[in-house]
Amino acid sequence: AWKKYQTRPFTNTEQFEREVVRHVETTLARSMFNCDETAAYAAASLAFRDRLITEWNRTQQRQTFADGKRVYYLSLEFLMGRALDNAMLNVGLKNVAQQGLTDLGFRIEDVIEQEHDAALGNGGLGRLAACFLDSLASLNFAAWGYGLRYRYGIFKQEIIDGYQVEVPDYWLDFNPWEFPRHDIVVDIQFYGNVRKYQDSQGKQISLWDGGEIVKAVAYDVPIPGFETSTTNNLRLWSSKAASGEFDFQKFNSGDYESSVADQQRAETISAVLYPNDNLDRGKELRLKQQYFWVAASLYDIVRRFKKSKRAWKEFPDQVAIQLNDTHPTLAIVELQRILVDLEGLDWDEAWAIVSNTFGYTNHTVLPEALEKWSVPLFQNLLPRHLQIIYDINLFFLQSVERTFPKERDLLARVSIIEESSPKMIRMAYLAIVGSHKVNGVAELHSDLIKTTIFKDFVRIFGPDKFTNVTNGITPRRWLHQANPRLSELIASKIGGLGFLKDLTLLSELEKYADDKEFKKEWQEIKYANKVRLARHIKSTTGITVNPAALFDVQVKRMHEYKRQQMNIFGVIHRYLTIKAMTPEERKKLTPRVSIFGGKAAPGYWMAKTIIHLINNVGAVVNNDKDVGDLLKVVFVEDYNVSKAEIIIPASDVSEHISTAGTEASGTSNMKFVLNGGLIIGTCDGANIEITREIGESNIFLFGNLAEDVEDLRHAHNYGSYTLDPALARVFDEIKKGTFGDAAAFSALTGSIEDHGDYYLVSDDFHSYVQTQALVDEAYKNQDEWISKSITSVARMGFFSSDRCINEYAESIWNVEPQSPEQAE
Ligand code: 26Y
Repeated sequence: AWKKYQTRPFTNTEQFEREVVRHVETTLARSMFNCDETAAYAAASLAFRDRLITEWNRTQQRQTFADGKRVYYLSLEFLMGRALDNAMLNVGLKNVAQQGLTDLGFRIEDVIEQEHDAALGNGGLGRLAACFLDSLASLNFAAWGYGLRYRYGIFKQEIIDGYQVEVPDYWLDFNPWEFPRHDIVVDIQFYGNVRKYQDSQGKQISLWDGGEIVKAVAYDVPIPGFETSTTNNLRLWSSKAASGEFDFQKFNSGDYESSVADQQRAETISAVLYPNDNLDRGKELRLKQQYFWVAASLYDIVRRFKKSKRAWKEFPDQVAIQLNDTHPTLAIVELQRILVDLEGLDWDEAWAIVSNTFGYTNHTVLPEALEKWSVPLFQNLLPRHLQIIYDINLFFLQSVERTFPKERDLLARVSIIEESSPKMIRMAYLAIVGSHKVNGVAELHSDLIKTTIFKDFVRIFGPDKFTNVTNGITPRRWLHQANPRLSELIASKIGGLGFLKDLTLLSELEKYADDKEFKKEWQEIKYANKVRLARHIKSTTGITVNPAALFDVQVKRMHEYKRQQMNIFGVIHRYLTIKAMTPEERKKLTPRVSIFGGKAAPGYWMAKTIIHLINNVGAVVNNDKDVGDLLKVVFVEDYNVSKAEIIIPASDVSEHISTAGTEASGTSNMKFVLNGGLIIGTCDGANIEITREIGESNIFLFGNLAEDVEDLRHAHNYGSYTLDPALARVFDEIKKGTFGDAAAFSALTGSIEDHGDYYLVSDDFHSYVQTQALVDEAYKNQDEWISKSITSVARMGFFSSDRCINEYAESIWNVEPQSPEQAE
């Protein structure tokens, strides 16, 4: 009987308007007479959310019925950005919404801008997870994301007097994109003790009891695929005190305050995203977050598997779990615990299941980013898990000993337990031992992990366990949504929007690389995007920039290895050069706007110093009458996903200039090129593969190669060290106080001239400055520049996250898509 009442989502403008008005008047309890943009955003979102949840339900039913293998992507970070625009485009109803909102008296852009970014991530790793969810749904894979529902996402960055100030990001005030599942609650245990006893058959049993319990409550976020009805699920866990409001026993005994404190402590677990990117700090609360999230997710996954009543050995045929870096590595231990302690499987049988279920993705070779946990800390929080890790390690080392007898050094090198004081658990090693595949995120990076940090493991497990899956980005958000005019222009030439689902179709564009009319339109769109960014810069910083100037952009997390310091030193060098010129000479220059953006981890002083220097240089250069439009320096506050959508389409050149061998892949490099920007970069990460695809003449490469870095560092420390002369002049100017109190920057210049220049800023400076000069020259020939831009876009097909997800599906997960049409 209920079938005739089933929800039918809106499909036309009239139905959409009716839904918006209904939500304003009932859900929001407001009148259309005082409906402002915030309310219009809320109502439009609720209308789309209703649509998504209907499709979500159908997708879940279909996937349950099909009972195939599911993929679970475990990530501590999901940097989703805004959802409304994405939902409108993915379900193909943005035109309907645009018309409807216009009829109701609103501009769709203004409505879209009301949304607060979902910023549950730091940078590349978190945004990659978001692109993957988009591709998984768009390609019809049965896939779930699992993460934490932080009350505070990455902090909001304010620049005050040139310094970064962190402001909490309280984003949950109104979030129509999540559905609380108060019926899906998992008890999570911490601390306590392990008791050992023998059961009636004489079998050793370990029981973990005592300690404290925290509840994990599920919140579901629907993930719509592009032009498909598949709507997958991102499940985020929120922590809550075990006994509901508070502990009534304590309350009744008069201990009200401590019962409130208990509750707050429980809720602290999912309160805040750690703002460190590529920097491990070993904080107990972070370990708590990791176990909380991993245990809740595994409980959920195992419960779903058990419903199918299959034998345990079929688990890896039904479940693939991908570990986004080592952050969820405890899942390996937790699954082993569930199978052995709770389900009574033999160790070996359980271990075969576990190690066939997991895949591990490494995102970094930087030693300071590799997670290690202190054994005493771990012992206290998760006593049973520590025992299991010791057993995993023992059996692993025994097998190594059998294959490589008498190689004592090898055993010490690959041990999951580092024999330091205190002893440390090496999470990457645990992840390798407990997974069937380990992948890096770009070719160079995957080669590097095999030859450096994981070298011994390649010997032990053989080379086939290690593989590469070069990162990708979703063209839906990073072309169609961020740059709608470019997307439409491309569609008009190559037979529609099909390239958004098969990015290799972009190759059809190449024949327009010399088409005069097309090039004009291409250039016009870039210019319009620059005007839009110029407006944003004006309204947020007060700085006027000329959209005809060359826009040179570096936006990413602030880190010494990414070398924003080299960029700003280059800017100072340019400034000094301009100052030394005659007015006649200045006329020949290419006007440039240097745009920076990015957050520094709150405790990372050097990164904060670099932000400070950029802002101080801007204050001097932007107000120097000799310079005028020839050079402007802008720091865009609070770089995030929605700012990226404005900045990336507006760049002429962007900088991806990490010390060779340090940036695992980079993904913004792909976004910039896909939007018709050229890039200046080092031979690092995915820059190398981008060059291979688009051609060497379409990219500005410079600097030392990864293979030479070690020798150069050695020479700095043990040979004689001379600073590049141009860089020395820049340092002199900083020390003169031209950019404010010189003492503020002495640690920065000192790290280069006195402390070994670990990131090779001086070694690469000369070739950097020379290459920037080539950029200036090349930009003068707009005709050629635009051809390069078009050709590059045409050759970017490889870098879609769809390609990337298909590679994971085939070589790691062994899963196939489940098309919704097929099922009906
Ligand atoms: C241990 C903890 C503090 C930690 C937290 C966040 C460690 C690392 C991270 C984040 C790492 C990250 O974002 N890595 C980036 O991953 C991208 C996606 O693969 C790469 O493109 C990028 O090169 C890499 O730096």
